[in-house]
Amino acid sequence: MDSLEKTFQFVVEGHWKEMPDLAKEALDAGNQSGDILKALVSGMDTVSEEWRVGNMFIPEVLISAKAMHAGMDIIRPHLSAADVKLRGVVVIGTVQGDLHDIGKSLVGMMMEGGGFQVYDLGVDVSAAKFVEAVKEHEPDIVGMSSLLTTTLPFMRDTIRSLEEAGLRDSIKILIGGAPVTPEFAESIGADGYAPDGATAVDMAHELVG
Ligand code: B1M
Repeated sequence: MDSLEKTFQFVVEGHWKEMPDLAKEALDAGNQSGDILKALVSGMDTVSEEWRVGNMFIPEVLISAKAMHAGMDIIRPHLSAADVKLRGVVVIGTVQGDLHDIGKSLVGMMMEGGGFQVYDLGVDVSAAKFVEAVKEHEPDIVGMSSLLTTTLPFMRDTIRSLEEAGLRDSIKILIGGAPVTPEFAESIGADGYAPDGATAVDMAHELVG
């Protein structure tokens, strides 16, 4: 098995501790950082699919995502615009008043695995912070997560603030989280809703065309 095949395998099997050395080995062997990224993404694609069909569970997906991240950390400095074409830029956060982190982080990591550059703003992110981050990072997609019915209205507030700041037309808005429904997404003027990380990645690809 060559180091690219091993990279794919290490993501699927979640060998996060061993991944930095393997990624360095893959670079030393003369592999392009873009090919290593493809192996990482492809591993995460497999994990997403296994999760979607019920063959993997959340803890395993998180460990795979951690392995993918460990590899990304090594190759990131080697990725240049000329080397790898990113699929887009995503700003993601859990909305104001909401401290639930796990689903949002998982979605963010899967987006990264799906080839997006992701700026994760963390939890309890106010509308003003989203606006600031959009100005700073000029993303293609803004992703919002909410796990509490009481924090759902902050998604609407954030969209309003983005409209007021004149930024709404330059971005697509994707939302998710346990209490979020497609009907709610439509009612607040979001561009998309995803029930899980794998669908969020697919949806993000559709949104950036
Ligand atoms: Co909280 N909590 N919690 N909690 N908590 C829920 C959400 C709750 C349903 C539990 C219950 O009562 N049955 C309930 C909400 C009820 C409601 O509003 N309808 C609840 C409550 C009430 C609370 C507190 C108010 C409890 C209290 O203090 N009295 C409090 C609120 C704190 C706050 O946020 N201000 C609270 C606190 C906590 C903990 C801190 C203890 C902990 C969070 C730890 C952390 O995140 N670091 C916690 C947890 C763990 C849960 C449950 C048990 C699990 C949530 C989770 O991580 N799921 C949850 C019950 C449940 O959901 N079964 C519960 C796993 C995660 C992978 O799934 O986040 O749904 P999820 O993400 C999914 C999808 O939703 C989707 O993809 C993800 C991957 O599949 N998705 C997106 C998510 N974001 C997306 C964004 C997208 C697209 C898809 O696009 C951008």
